[in-house]
Amino acid sequence: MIRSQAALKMANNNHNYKTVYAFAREMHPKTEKFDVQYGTAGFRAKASTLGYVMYRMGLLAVLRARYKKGCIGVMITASHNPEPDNGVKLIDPCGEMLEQSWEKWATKFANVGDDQLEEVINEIVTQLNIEMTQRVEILVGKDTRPSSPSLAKALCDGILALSGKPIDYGIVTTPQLHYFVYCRNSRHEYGLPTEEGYYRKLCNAFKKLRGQKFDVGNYSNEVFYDGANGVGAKKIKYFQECLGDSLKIGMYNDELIGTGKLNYMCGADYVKTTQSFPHGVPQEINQRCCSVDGDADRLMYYYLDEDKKCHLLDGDRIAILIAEYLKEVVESTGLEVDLGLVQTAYANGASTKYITKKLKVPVSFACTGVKYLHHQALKFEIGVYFEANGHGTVIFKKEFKEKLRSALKDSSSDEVKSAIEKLLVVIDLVNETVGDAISDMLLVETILHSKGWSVQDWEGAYTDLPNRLMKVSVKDRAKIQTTDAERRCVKPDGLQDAIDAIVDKYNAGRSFVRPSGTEDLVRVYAEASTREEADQLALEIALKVYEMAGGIGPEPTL
Ligand code: G16
Repeated sequence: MIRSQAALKMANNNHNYKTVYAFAREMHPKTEKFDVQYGTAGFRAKASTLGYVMYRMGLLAVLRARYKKGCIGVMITASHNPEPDNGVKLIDPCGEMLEQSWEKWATKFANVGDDQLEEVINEIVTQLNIEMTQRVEILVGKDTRPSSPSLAKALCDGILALSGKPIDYGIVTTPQLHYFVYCRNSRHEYGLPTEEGYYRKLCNAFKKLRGQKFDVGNYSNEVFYDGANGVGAKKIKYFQECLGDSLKIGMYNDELIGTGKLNYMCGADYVKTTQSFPHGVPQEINQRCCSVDGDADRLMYYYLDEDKKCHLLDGDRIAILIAEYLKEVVESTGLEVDLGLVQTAYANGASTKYITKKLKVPVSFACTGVKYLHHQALKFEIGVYFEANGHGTVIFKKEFKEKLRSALKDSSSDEVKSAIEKLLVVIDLVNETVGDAISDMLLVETILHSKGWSVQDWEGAYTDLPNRLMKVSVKDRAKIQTTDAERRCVKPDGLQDAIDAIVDKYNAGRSFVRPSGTEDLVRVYAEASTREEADQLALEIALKVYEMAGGIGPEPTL
């Protein structure tokens, strides 16, 4: 018969992890032969294969919390992936993604046999000198996938097995859970670690910045919102209640859990990758619309013109809008600030040119994955980071916030004081822990409102180079290796030379390939001076990858 929780507790107190692996073998045995890897955003796979991985992440979460001497979070989600997939990622004490040096432990925990679990636990405890008597809290959240509750049970079994205390937040967006973790560890300095506290903080800041005049210049006070039939569709309703008339949100794509419609032909990833209008949102000409993804950490804006052409305003545009606005607000405070922007190889060439040449804001490049961008953005006093897919946020250094507060006390100018006060409210509107689609949406709406801009005014700043994303299935995507923030491919031999030769034939051509960290495939990005050229370039590169990197299934087509 399986071990009871009481037996586990006693075993733990005696540092006897045999019971833990026996429990694992009986309740959550390792069912898969293949190895999994902690990738761009944790583990992602078919939900039916993830039970034992969850149990083991529960164990690891307790170890991590004891090591960091604080509470940590575990989110069950596969974000933009289709509904049969699920996944898990760990959240560190300041609400950031799991520190990279621990990813190898996560991978090891997930892949060892049941009978080696005890050994691995002993190894990490000894190597990192982890004090095992602390009672630690692990905050658990999940998205709306039907597989999430049973996976959460496996996760909590793992937490309890090492005598941790799971605190179940139920269905929440990924950025909400990041926020709760940081609130708890900052002893509520960052906010209250409750849903109510989160809505209040963001909505109060939004309403303060908006004032009493809702329609200004070309800005109209209504946005259409596509919830991707996921958790973002549920949570936006609380926002709408809290925001009242200050922002009218037309809410779409809110299908019930288990209808299989999560991210299906809607949501931020669909809009970005297909560059088309999502299903389920009314096709009103020139109406400002936005989509979030399955766990509401990505945001994409768009509208349909008179010819029903879909115009995208993606993460690059959002980043630029925010950076330009922050630059102006900071200038009005009279303070010097080190403001920088972080992008990935997916950033449109035209956006990078605009930021560096026109805005004169420094740009640095990071590998795909917000964890990498976040890390680089920490170098600036104000670090804006966004992936083109709409995942990103702004981080304000602690010292910068202190500088603002002391300038507020010391300044004798009312103008400066009110500029600083405004900036402090803007900071409250941002979820600094991680990309948060809803907080980002409220910030975009605030900026457009303050400028009196329509979505077309926003788009007018520069013209994107036409671009195309493609996916190629290969036998083993690990055979593709990259360097230089994923802009060059080093393996397989000869592939980069072949890419260079193809790119050379196109005007303003640029292309790169990289293995996805969340799906079992290789991604291809291409841009060129015309739509036809961008499409053709992407196709040529995709076919080359298929040929040289072990393509499987049908050949890529447009
Ligand atoms: C995750 C990461 C993002 C990344 C995306 C795609 O997003 O958090 O930073 O851009 O995966 O990654 P890849 O191209 O490696 O599959 P999400 O929204 O799915 O959590």
